[in-house]
Amino acid sequence: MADRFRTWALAAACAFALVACGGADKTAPVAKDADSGGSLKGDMGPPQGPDIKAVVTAPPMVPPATGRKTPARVIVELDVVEKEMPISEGVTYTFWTFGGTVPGSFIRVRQGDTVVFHLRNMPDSKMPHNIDLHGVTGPGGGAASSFTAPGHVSRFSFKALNAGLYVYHCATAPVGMHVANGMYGLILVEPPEGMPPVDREYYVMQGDFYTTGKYREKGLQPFDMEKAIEEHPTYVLFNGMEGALTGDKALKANTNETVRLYVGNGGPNLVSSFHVIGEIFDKVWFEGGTRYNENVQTTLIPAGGAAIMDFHVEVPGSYMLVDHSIFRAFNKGALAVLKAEGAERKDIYSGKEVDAVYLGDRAQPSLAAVEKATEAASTGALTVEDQVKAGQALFAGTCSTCHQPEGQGMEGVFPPLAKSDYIAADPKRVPNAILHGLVGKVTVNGKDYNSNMPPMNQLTDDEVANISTYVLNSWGNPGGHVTKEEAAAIRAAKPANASEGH
Ligand code: HEC
Ligand SMILES: [Cu+2]
Repeated sequence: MADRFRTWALAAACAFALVACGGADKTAPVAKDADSGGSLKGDMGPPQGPDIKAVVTAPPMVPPATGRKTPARVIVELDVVEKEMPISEGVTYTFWTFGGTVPGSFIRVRQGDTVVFHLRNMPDSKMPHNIDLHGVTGPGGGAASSFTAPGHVSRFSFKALNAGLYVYHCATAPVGMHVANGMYGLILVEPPEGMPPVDREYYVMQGDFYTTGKYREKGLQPFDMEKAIEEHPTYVLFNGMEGALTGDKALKANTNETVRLYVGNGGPNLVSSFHVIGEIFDKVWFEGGTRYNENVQTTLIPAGGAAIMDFHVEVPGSYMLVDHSIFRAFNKGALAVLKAEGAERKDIYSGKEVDAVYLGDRAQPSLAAVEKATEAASTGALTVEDQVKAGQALFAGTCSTCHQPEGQGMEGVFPPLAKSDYIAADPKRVPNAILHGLVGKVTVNGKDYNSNMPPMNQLTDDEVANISTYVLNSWGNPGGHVTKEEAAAIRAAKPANASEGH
């Protein structure tokens, strides 16, 4: 009896609340009966009209909307290409790709379409490959039907029954290795009514990479299976290369535009806490599905998952796309830039343009000087001038945060590197300070400093040599140069006044 009364009272309260809501604001969102119907409603009958060849695009571009109101037969042709490409400045990696890029070509179809997939494995490939599309209904997602030896083509078809943004990836054993080498991309299955139109659409995909060498260690870097199993990536990247979307290659937009990002996470291991510094997502179709959330700061993208996000751009400037597991952004490469142009809106934001504090050495349009120095070093033609230029590019953000862009230091806090009598007395003090840090009292140009410089031993021997050489040849310092071998020797020998860090 008491129970029944409680149920009745609850129902009455709910009904009352609903009426009150509806009466107060006609535009308030109503609980939609918006069940999309899933795959049950995805079969829209046989394909109509002539076959359509899918437009596929290399990242960061997205194919145009299908614009169709009826299902079609869509032919997708994708080539598997194994090739060496840069993964960072002066660092290369042998990627395995869908369509020659990491991530692979973006595919766009409409719910109800019949997709006829042609997967070609190039003759110069060393490995067999296949494809598992998360948008496929059927065992293996296409993998079992698409095993393709080098020089062969395989063909299979599927009906895209569910709308959404889906990851595709290679699923040939060892699967983790194929994914780690860059074998993933996105396929968008538009809902029947299409996606709401926006001004710009971009394609960004995160991945973690495992090389035997350290972060930014130069040259061709082999895959490191042990690091991959331990889930200790050397690089975490957007679009397969550190700097793929910075400098000249930054994503572009104008103020007063709405930007849509289709963001995937290939993994193989890490989950992404995807965030745009200085923006709030107006909408996020979380997990790439049908519902959207609004007003989101950071969205979680699982390995093998995706999300769609829209934001309207009001204020011009640089917006950084990061994995907010923030060491990945600043020490493993997970950083891209969207550059928005347009008139200032001081009424919305009075602040200044994001500067070197955030961008670090990526504030430079490119680290081309670093690459040139690496090349010269490999042919034995490295000059002091090459080293100075490379060192200059690296000094920005690495050292300039504290010692200031012109090495002038900051009174009472950071000693000057410019015309430093401390450096002049022993030039080796520069690489020593970089590799081991510095604690205790130092006197520079007659002024005492008693502070703590943390060691920057994440830098490679090349980088230490080049930064040191730049400092020695700048701002009235005595000149000279530091070689990679000297840097390595100094790394191995720890002085008494080394810093333990903070
Ligand atoms: C986090 C701030 C910080 C960063 C970044 C930093 N330093 Fe320092 N550096 C200091 C401090 C503080 C001292 C003084 C330490 C002391 O009092 O013992 C110092 C001292 C030095 C000295 C010796 C004193 C002098 O002025 O001649 C050198 C050389 C030096 N740093 C070079 C570098 C170089 C090169 C880099 C970039 C790779 C760098 N530092 C990055 C804080 C920093
Ligand atoms: Cu593969």
